[in-house]
This record gives sequence, structure tokens and C-alpha cells, in this order.
Amino acid sequence: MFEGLIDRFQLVKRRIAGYGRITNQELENIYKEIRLSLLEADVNYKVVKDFIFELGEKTKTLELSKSLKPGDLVIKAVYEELVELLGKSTRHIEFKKDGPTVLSLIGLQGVGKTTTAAKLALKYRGRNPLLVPADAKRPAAVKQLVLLAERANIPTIPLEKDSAIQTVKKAKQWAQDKSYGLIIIDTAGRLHVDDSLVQELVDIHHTLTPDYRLLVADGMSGQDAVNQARLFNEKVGLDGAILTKMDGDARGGAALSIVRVADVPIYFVGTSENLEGLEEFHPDRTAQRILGMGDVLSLVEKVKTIESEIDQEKIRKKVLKGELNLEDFLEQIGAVKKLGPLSKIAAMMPGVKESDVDENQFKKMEAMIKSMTKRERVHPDIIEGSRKRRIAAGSGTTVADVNRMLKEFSYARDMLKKLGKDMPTKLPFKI
Ligand SMILES: Nc1nc2c(ncn2[C@@H]2O[C@H](COP(=O)(O)OP(=O)(O)OP(=O)(O)O)[C@@H](O)[C@H]2O)c(=O)[nH]1
Ligand SMILES: [Mg+2]
Repeated sequence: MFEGLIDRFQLVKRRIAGYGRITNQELENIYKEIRLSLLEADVNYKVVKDFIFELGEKTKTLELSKSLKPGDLVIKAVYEELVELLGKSTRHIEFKKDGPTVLSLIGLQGVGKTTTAAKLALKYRGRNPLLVPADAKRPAAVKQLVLLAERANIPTIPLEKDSAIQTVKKAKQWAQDKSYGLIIIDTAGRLHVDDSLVQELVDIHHTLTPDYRLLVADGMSGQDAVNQARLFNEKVGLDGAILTKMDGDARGGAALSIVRVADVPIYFVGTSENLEGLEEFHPDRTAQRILGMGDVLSLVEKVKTIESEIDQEKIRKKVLKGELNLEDFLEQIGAVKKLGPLSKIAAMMPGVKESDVDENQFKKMEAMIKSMTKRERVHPDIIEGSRKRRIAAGSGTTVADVNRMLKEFSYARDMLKKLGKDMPTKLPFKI
């Protein structure tokens, strides 16, 4: 996600950092590069134009002082403008206290509505959700939702009289009898936003008024997603958007344009086919990521979810003291693996791309550590020649592999110690 943009912004940043002072001409050049980077990421041209204009206005008002590097100020201004463009602040679904909160998922064919419905139900499992298949056109559509729901152990309402409206009506009755805190309506997709689709949605919403009408749009489709959002907003009304398939090679154009052009905030992004692959959308973290500072905060939050499994405080202290050993490392690898593919997790770190990370490398590492004795893991310094040969033989690797792993481990330990001191940073700029 955003990889092209991240690369381009890295270059811009490096250039800016080189300036002791910035002349107007240089500033113009910077704007030109930012403009090109955004256009290449498929951001709407008008949005780009406004962005550069606002940036220009903002930098004009910047007060320079002896302690401030002009480059830092410009980057900070870019960061702030990006956050603004992405919708300023994180949106949360506000749940009603008296009765169920109703979400209606709207969107064209194949964008990911059904998958997202199940993902949302799983995410808010604690609210006692009910899934409502409102797609009577394709029998397979209901089956798909039921299958996904079964996997997540979430109740679905059966299709009523082969009619979306009747089913939604039934859901409304169910909601009165049973204590559902959340109702998610999975509507039918079409190839285009046509009159019959609009009418069906209007009727459904008339039957059971949604608290949130959420557009589901394919993040990979760039400006198409943005145009759909605008159309749906005009015809049906939208309260927010969910961009799916952001794990693919989405350049980011949809995320960076949709808020401005279609006037809808982004609530979530879909980041995998799996039901766990739904994340809240954070404009600030996304901007940090685009600017190449890594999604450190998201990572921290993800790690929090496994807090109970590993003694974080113990690890943190060890990290800070540079005392992390291979035993801890093994524990961490095990716990982190539960979060998803390691390449994905590592790609959230500053400067690391998903394609940089070799999953096999981690597996090899794990095999080597498992071939060590506990004492060796705790005191890697004692691992000399014969021990290395034994570990290599035990893990199906070579002594060179063991050497490399030990070197990388001590490097990682030192880096973590350094990083640990700097974290948590709210805004990673010095101003
Ligand atoms: N990689 C990835 N795939 C996704 C994501 N969300 C959905 N998909 C896939 O996209 C395809 C279409 O998803 P559906 O949920 O069936 O889409 P839909 O909007 O309900 O489709 P219709 O009901 O036919 O209109 C499926 O193969 C999903 O697995 C995502 O965030 N990432
Ligand atoms: Mg569907």
C-alpha cells in the first residue's frame, strides 16, 4: 500500500533535508516533485492542485528561527496537509445505547461488501451482531455470507421470501425480540450505479434506517472508487467509506482523494482476504507511513493485542537495557506470528518494505534458535565453533547461516535498544 508514494516522498525528503536554507526557487521545485508524486499515485488532479496550493499558503506563514531547520518545517507542513487530506482524525462507529446500531454496506459488484460485513461482525463480536443478507438476486450471495458468518460464529438471518426488503423487515423484528447490538446489512452489488440499485437501497433504508451508510469500494480501483463514492453519496447518501484490498498494489489514489472529492470519511481499510483483515483508518498514521516514518503506532497497537501472551514489561526493560536474548526472541517470534505474516508486520517498520522481507529467513531463524540449548539462547556469546556446527546440523542450515543470524540478532538488539529509547513519539519531527 502506498509503496510508490513512499519511495517518491523519501527522495523529496532527502532533498529537503540537504538544504540549510530554502530559496523560493527550491521550494517551487519541491512542490513540483510532490505534485508529480501525488499524480503518479493516482490522486485526483484537482485534489493535487488544491494540496499544493494549501501547502504553499502554509509554508508562507512559517516562521523561521535559528533553532528550526527550514526542511523540517516544510516536511511538517506536508505531513499536516496529508493528515488533512486523509480526513483529519480517526473515525469510530458510535454505538447506540438503546437498541441496535445499524450499518448498511453499499457498493458495486465484487468490491468486498460481503467479506467486509463478516469482518465487521467479527471485529464487533462483543456487541452481539446480526448479519443480514439483503441480496436476493444471487442465491450464492446468501450462501457466501452464511459461510463466512459460520466461520466467525456470527448469526445470520435467513433470506425471507426471496426478497431483500422482506429480509430486512424480518431483521427489524428480530432486533426487537433479541438483544442484538449491531445489525449489518449486506446489500446486493451491481455493475453500475443504476436506478434499480438506487431504488432498492432507498427501499431497504426506508425499511430499516441505518445509522451508518457505508460505501465499500475497492481501493485498488483508484479514481473509479472515488467516482462511485460521489455518485452513491448523491443518490443514496453516505456516512462513510471502507476501502478494501489495500493489501494489494493500491497506489493510494483512492484514499488520498475520496475524502475531498466525495466528501466521505474513511472508517476502515481492508487489508487481506482473511476475516481479521480490517483495520481502522488513521489519517495521522497513514500520513506518517507515506512520509516514510513507518506505521510504528499501528504496530504498537497490534502488539498490544498479544500483550497478555508475553510479558511486555519484562521485554521492554530488557530491550531498553540491550539485554534481549534469543530465548525472548523466540517467544516474540511465536507471538508475533499470530498477528499475521511476518513480512506484513515488518513492513510497518520505518524504511522496510513488504517485498524486502523473506518469510523463509524467519523460519530458518526460528529453526536455528530451536536447535540451541536454553543456555545458548540466554547467553549467545558462548556459541563457538562446535556449538555452531551442532546448531547448523540440527536446523538443516550451515555454520555461515548461524553466524549471520547471530550477527543480525545482535544488530537487531542494539537497534531495538535505540528505538526503544525514542519511542513512543507522537510526531516524529524535531521542530
Ligand atoms: N486481498 C483482499 N481481498 C479482498 C478484500 N476484501 C474482499 N476481498 C476479496 O474480494 C472478492 C470479492 O469480495 P465479496 O465480499 O464477495 O464482494 P461483494 O462486494 O460482496 O461482491 P457482490 O456481492 O458480488 O457484489 C473476494 O474474493 C474477497 O475475498 C481485502 O481487503 N483484501
Ligand atoms: Mg456480496
